Amino acid sequence: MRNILLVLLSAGLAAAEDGLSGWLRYAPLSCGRSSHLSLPQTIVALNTTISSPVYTAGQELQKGLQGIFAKQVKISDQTTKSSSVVVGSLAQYIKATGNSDVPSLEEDGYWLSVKGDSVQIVGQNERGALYGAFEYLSMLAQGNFADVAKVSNPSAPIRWTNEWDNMDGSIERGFAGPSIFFANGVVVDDLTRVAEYARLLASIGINGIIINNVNANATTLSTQNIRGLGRVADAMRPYGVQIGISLNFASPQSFGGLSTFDPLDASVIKFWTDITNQIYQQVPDFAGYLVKANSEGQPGPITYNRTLADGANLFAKAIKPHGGIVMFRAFVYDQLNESDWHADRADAAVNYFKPLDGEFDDNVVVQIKYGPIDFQVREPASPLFANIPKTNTAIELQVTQEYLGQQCHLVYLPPLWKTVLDFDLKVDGQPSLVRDIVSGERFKRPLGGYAGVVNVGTNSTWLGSHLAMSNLYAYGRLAWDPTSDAQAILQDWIRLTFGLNRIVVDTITKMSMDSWPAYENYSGNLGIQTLTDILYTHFGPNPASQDDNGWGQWTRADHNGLGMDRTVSNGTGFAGQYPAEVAAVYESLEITPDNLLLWFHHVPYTYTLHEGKTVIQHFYDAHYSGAETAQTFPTLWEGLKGKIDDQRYEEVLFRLKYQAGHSIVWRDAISEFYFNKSSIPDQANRVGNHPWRVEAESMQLSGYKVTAVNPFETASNFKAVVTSSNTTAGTATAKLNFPSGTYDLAINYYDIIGGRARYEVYLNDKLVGKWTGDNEDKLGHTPSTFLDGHSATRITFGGVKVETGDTLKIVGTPDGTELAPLDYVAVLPSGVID
Ligand code: GCV
Repeated sequence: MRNILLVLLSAGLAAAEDGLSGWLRYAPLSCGRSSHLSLPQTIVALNTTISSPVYTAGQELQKGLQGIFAKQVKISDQTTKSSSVVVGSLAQYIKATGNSDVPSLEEDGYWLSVKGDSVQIVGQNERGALYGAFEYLSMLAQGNFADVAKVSNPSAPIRWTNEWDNMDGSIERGFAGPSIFFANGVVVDDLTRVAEYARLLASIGINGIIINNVNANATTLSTQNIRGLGRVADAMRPYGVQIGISLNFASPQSFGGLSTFDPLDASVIKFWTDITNQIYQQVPDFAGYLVKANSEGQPGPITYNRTLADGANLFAKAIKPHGGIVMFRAFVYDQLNESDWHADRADAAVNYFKPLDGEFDDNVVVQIKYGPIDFQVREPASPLFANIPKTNTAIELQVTQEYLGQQCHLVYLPPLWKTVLDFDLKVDGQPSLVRDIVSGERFKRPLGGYAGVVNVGTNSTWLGSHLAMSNLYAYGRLAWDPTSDAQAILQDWIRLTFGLNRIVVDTITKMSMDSWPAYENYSGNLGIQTLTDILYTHFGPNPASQDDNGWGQWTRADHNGLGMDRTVSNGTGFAGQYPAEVAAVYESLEITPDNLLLWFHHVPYTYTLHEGKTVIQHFYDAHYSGAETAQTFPTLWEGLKGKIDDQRYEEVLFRLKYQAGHSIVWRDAISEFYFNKSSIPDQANRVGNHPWRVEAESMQLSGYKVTAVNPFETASNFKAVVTSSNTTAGTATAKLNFPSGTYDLAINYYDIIGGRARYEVYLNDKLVGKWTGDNEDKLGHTPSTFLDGHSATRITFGGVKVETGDTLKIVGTPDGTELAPLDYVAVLPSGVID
């Protein structure tokens, strides 16, 4: 942590917290010596207009000093000689103080000078002043009372979020309830949450937001909704967050009633010019448009044999007179057929965009997902960053954990993002870090930056999970300064969110830093991608879903081996899209790093990695190791009881226990799947060997029947049981033949959407525990209506005394279509994971 001058403790335990304030809690610090701290006596905010970020900064400073120190400080617009914090833009500061001795600043940057109780916060613009105020408050809230004199400038001008909110209020890949922006086709009346979101975003340096889904609905352009955009902009403007919208390319036809949406047609050009003018009447500081064209069924210019540049420039020309920009997504690809596996989806972006380099207007930015496919657990950097030096670019990161556990698994993402941001593409043999390309620095581009898909919802935690908010916080911090250390950012977030207790900080640091490696271990190794169900929920395991369909996320797994050969010499040629030095590494089986081996090469399961194991044994070991790490999370968290408020403690614990159970579902499914494919046994004899399990299908069943599960590998022993009717309870009974002792009873069952079945578990007719299959009300991940890897889940009852020969009985009462499904019971001695 940055220079902590005083040792502070969080003051007692806060009342229950619901997460709404995120990291901006301004929780009280208790400090024996705080009375000796010299804090400013006055806040001088150099703009009194309520919608101005400098006015907001004054309010925020007042709120922060009140919350952290219980100190009431008045706000003035007049400078004073006595102790004060002065906040304003450079122009306002010079006018008010006559002092022009401020270091030079870039757009949105700030200068923060703290000398005891004399504090100056000067922004290059008003937004920068607000950022400086948040930085000062972040220091205070973390107990950092050092004198500083520092200049901070953002790495790039574009630091936006994208929200995939639909006009009906649903959110594509959102896991935290409905939209804060829209309901029933229109902008909501109450924009309180929108303003609160803008506050969070401003505090991490985010300056723009696209508020509707890239799969855009043309009705966003109705007169009523354009007025609504005006209201949203008004709510966010005091925080310096400018709004923009996603466009549907076919709107001139589907919404405007024209016969065409050809980007070169005069009537289409007029349509977009008129719409743009209407928007700017309502939102004079409108940031710009985001366009997904000719991708996943969306219309685009190619429909009319026009180029993607023609499509982008259509909007660029309409918006240029107003100073807006167009973010044009590079996520353009076609449906393919695996019988011709050389036609590689990964090739698409470079194939489409490279020939157009230099043809995009200067207010167009091509927005590129970090990897060539789609937010997988590990991907190489998209080669497109290296291939369009005459075009502005931005990197698209995903805060919402679409493929990475949907906020039900803790996965701290910055270490993953950094594998791409810090990657050197060596364009023309020169250092070419992705972060320097998107900042505009490497190719001397005027525009560039960051787009983070966030998808907050109305849930008070914003993302559905308290711990997932570290990803949003870190996204903003990295967009501001991508050279920052992922762990240092995390620890700032922990102190701001949960307090300064050393054990709290160390525990959440450990869990978070272990989380992405663990998730990669149990969900997809060696660059094979996340082995989730890409045809359904994108949540639980289903490795077979990657192949034999048109989506091009192929693994080419068969009995002998797996992986996509993307070499030039023998494969799809994708490796050749990288600059020569990088291409040479990926082309070579010998020197491709293990963690991307299967991205670039097709190898037998028996191929030996640099680490010395075979591919198949690595798969087995990694899955067991990843799930083992996930088991440590609830235990680590339990060490925080009493050190944080009960509400967040319990809510997080629930999710971590869920993750621990679901990681075992992942582990077993992937291991069984590849064992089945390869027939190569696990050297450690774990796969398919579960000595502590009692399979539901081998219990004595009454009112229950055995059923198959699809995919097969998502049931232990490939079978489960469901009640025979949807009205009558069933029982599953078994004699336990384990040595007498104390065990954890872990019960694996399926929690589908469609009902809330009830369960009771007995030992010798004595109730051990009961539960309801209501995860759909609690977790927020995309639900499943089937018995599969998404619905498979576990509940554990700890410390149960079992005598050899005891009778275990589970009574399942169905509800709706949820037929109280059961997979198995694991009777686990202390320390055994199974
Ligand atoms: C908004 C993936 C996601 C889609 C998303 C798309 C995109 O395919 O699964 O939900 O659509 O990416 O980024 O456009």
